[in-house]
Amino acid sequence: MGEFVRSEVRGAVLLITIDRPKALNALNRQVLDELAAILADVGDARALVLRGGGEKAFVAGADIASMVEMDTMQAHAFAAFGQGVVDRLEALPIPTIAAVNGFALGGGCELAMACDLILASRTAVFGQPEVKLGVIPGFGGTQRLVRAVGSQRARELVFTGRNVKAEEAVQLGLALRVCDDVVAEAIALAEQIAANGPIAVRLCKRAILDNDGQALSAALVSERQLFALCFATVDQKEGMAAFLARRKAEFLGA
Ligand code: DAK
Repeated sequence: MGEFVRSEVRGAVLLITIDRPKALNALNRQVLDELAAILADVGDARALVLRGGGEKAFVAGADIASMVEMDTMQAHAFAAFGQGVVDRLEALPIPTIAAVNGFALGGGCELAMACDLILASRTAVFGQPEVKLGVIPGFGGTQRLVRAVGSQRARELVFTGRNVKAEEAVQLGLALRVCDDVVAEAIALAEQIAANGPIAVRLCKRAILDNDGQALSAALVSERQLFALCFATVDQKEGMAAFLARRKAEFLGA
C-alpha cells in the first residue's frame, strides 16, 4: 500500500482512494507511481471505483508545485508518464467508475474521463483550467473531453478554463448523475455490474473501447466476433440455462 494511494477489496469491487488531501489529492510523480502499481494488478475484481480522499476534492489536478520549474524535456517525460497511467486506467478490462466527490480539475478531470462512468457529488466541480496556468491539458483532456461532450462544448471549456458544477456536468453528458452519497452510489452501481456475467461485461467494454472511431461496418464485425466468443464460456451456458429454469444465474467468470 502506498503513502498516497490505497486500495480496498469490497467483495467483487476494488475501491481505490487517492489520498493526499492536504494538496487536494494533486497528482505528483509519487501519486502517479502508486496509482500505476495498483492498476497493474486488479486481481479478481469485477468492477473498480476511484475516489479522492478528504472532503473537498476528487483530484485538483496535476501537482502545480512539482511542475513549476520543469523544463521542456521534464514536462514531456511527466506528460508521457501521466498519459500512460491514464491510458492504463482507461484500458483496464473491468468497468471503472469515478466517484467525483469535489474538485476534478485538470488532470483530475482527465483521470475521471478515463473511467467508464462518472458519478458526481452535489459539490463536484469539473474543469480543465490549464490555460489559466499557461499550459494545455496534458493527460488527454483535449481528446477525451471532445469525445465526452462534443467538439464545440469541449472547445469552450478548454479555451475558457471555467468550472462546471455537478448539474451542468450531467447536462453536458460529462457525468452520469448527481448523487447525495457519491461513493456509496458508485459502489452500489459497481456491485450491480459485478453481479452480471463478468466475461460478458469485459467483452462489452472491449467492444466499445476497441471500436471507438471505427466505421460502423468494421465495428459490427468486431461485435459479432466478441458475441460468438461468449459461446465458448461456461457463463453463457449458465446464464441462459438459469433463465430457462427461472433461477438466478451463478456466474463463475469462466
Ligand atoms: N497542485 C498542487 N497543489 C494544489 C493543487 C494542485 N493542482 N490544487 C490545490 N493544491 C493545494 C493548494 O496549494 C493548497 O495547499 P497549501 O497552500 O494549503 O499548502 C491546498 O491544496 C488547498 O488548496 P486551496 O487553499 O487553494 O483550496 P481552495 O478551496 O481555496 O481552492 C481550488 C480549491 C481547487 C479551486 C484551488 O486549489 C485550485 O484552483 N487549485 C488548482 C486547480 C488547477 O489549476 N488544476 C489544474 C492543475 S494543472 C502537462 C501535464 C499535465 C498537465 C498539463 C500539462 N504536460 C507536461 C504537457 C495537467 C495540468 C493540470 O492538471
